[in-house]
Amino acid sequence: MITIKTVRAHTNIALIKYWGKKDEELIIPMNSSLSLTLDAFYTDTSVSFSSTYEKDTFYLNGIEQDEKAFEKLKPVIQQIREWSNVTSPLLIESYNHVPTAAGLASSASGMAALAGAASLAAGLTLTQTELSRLARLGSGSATRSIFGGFAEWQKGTSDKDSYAIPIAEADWDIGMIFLILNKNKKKISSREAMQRAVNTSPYYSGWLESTAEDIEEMKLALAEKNFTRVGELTEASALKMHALNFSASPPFTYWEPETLQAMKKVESLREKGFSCFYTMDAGPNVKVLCRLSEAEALINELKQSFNEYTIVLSKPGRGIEEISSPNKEVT
Ligand code: 2P0
Repeated sequence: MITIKTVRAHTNIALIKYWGKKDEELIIPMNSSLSLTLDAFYTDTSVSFSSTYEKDTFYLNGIEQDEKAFEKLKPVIQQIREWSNVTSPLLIESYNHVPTAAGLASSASGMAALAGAASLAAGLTLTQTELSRLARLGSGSATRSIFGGFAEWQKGTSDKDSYAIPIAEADWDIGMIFLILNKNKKKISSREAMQRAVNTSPYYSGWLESTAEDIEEMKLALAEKNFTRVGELTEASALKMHALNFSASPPFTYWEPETLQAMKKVESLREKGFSCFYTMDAGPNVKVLCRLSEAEALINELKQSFNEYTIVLSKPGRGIEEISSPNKEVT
């Protein structure tokens, strides 16, 4: 009998961005970051271990993945094998629930779901802190997807103290609209890009100093549920992160002309009285922090300018959770 464990993890978007590693192998960041977990996009991952399997196998959306794709998961799997002493081969089946051609990174929800499902399948009962550390070995942003609402990845100094903690529930009038451009695969991975910024941007020390302050201010704004302040800090952090890329050597940007158009549109809607602020990650898509109560009217306004975009509204999401496996047990 083979036991299958299935875990769902939602994606998160950083309001205060993570951009740069101090330790590239253990994924210890240069700065702390703070995010909102979202319910619209998630990964369901099922894991089982069995001596009857010939080798470790990884399916993504029903398609068997090659060795290169498995490589990124290995640090998480190795840590689980070390902690559990389970040595038999494993089967990973992951499904990403994101709109077709969304161009959204799925490593945050993917690695968080893997950490949850594989540890359960290996018989481990980990704390949320341990799960966050484990997910970090696969991808930095995954530390934060262990938790629902607002979470802070505290940078720490080593493997043991670099993990996310829950900061606040997002049970108020706040959400995010995704403006998705159907563009080609990004030219430069975030992994490579952030290290180029660390190594070459003359503004990097300023980034570290100001981000430490932004994190503290953001926590105050969240405690007060001060939407405008949360939005201002969110926009500022995104602009500072992208300024690192503009100022790196060689310089680069993830923005496309439409990215800037969307940013300007959000600014003009704000002048019209909407509560809305933008943020961008390692790609051209624009995400708009908004009031859920205004979302419908805001989407109508955005559609007038961006008919060619896929527009998706997301409410805040929950932390990782075990769900029933498609086939609970196989013989
Ligand atoms: C973030 N991003 O805080 C930042 C802002 C994108 C822009 O974390 O190298 O997939 O696996 O730790 O987490 C995307 O990078 O990078 C990211 P690794 P990850 O969300």
